[in-house]
Amino acid sequence: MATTNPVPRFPDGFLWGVSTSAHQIEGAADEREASVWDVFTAEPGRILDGSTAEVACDHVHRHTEDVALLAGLGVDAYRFSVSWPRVRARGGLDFYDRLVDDLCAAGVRPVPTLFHWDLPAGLDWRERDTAERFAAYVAEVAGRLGDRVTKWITLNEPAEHTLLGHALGIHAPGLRLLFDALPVAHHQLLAHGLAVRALRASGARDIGIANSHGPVWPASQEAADVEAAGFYDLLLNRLFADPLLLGSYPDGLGELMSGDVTADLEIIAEPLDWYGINYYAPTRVGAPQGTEIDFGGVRMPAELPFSVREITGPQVTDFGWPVVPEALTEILTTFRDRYGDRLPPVVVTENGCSYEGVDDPERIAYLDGHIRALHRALEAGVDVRGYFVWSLMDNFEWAEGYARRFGLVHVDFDTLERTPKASYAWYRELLREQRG
Ligand code: IFM
Repeated sequence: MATTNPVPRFPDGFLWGVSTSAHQIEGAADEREASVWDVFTAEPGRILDGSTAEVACDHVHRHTEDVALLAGLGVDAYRFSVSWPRVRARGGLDFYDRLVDDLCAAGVRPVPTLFHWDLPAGLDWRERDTAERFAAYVAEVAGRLGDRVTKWITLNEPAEHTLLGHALGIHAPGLRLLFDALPVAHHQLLAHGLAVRALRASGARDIGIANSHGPVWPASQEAADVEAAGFYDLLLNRLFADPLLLGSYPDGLGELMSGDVTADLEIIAEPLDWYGINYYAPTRVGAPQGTEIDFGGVRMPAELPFSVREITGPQVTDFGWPVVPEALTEILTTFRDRYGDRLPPVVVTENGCSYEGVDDPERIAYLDGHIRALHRALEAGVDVRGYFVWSLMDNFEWAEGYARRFGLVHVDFDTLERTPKASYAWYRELLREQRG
């Protein structure tokens, strides 16, 4: 439902934006190399609606229209991702060169993410070498765009890419390695650290990462549930944050890493200018139940030391994710308490929900609630500097294909026509009010 009570004022200079990613919107698949997602998508049964991202929103050919939508929305910044497979193709960086020019001309600050899951086909995060190749690619991108890009993101959600893509096999590359996926986490972290060094060497400043985090609530106060929730919290909230912010792996996971990672940890812990948090919903976790569970389409193997449980009570989105704005305040204050001075300023790099329809009061209520929750974190002393809605427009939602719609702009995937939703007008109005 549209809200009338004005959202409290955020500090001057607070960065308001929207996010997308290359594979989810770009299309123009024949103008780039293949990624692990193209290979995965071609395998029967992998994508809910059998679709592909070959055309997606056709953003590569329609970016002028999309930049106009961003300018019309009045955002300060646009978070998009650079496709490594496109950069490897001849002339691949030309597209991002034009996009960055158009954004700057429209007064929208470009904030590229350098890896958002579309690893070039043939590369593999189990190989350490992939981290070094990534740093070389990052140096190439920074060399070309660094004269106009003033804020960078290295990786998007390495936790999901590890867990869903390599441990559980429901995202590309479709591996079901369970805890043998830990080197995938380590090599992405190493890639991040090497990328930070490559960016700084090219003169770049204002570097962050976008990690997904959320509160993990035990299913009950029984010791077995509390212990299982604690372990899940390590995976979601500490496996990536501890090495980045403290320079060490958390007890309980560090021992599982093979070999001596001390020298790598020094690279991984390169100081960050800010820390990005993608937040959608909390997770309720209990002791293992001894059988494979289907959790919202995710097959959770019986041998995992935890089981994800349903959160009953709050409203859920079309994706079945519970709507719990106060959990955003909770995760932000938890991070501040856990990491203290080691936590740089925070930016919420993704937040949003999937609902059908161009008239989308549920999305307005979701965003309104979460932006107020963000303000409460600010009042509680968390140094939050920005907020990005996921997503500018409906797009290819990975294994769910086009069945989930996260956009402020509706996309008709037959005609590719864009139609701003009610939530687009609401966010535009919010930004106007915030600027007084
Ligand atoms: O669409 C994804 C995005 O690519 C990464 N974060 C979560 C979003 C919604 O599932």
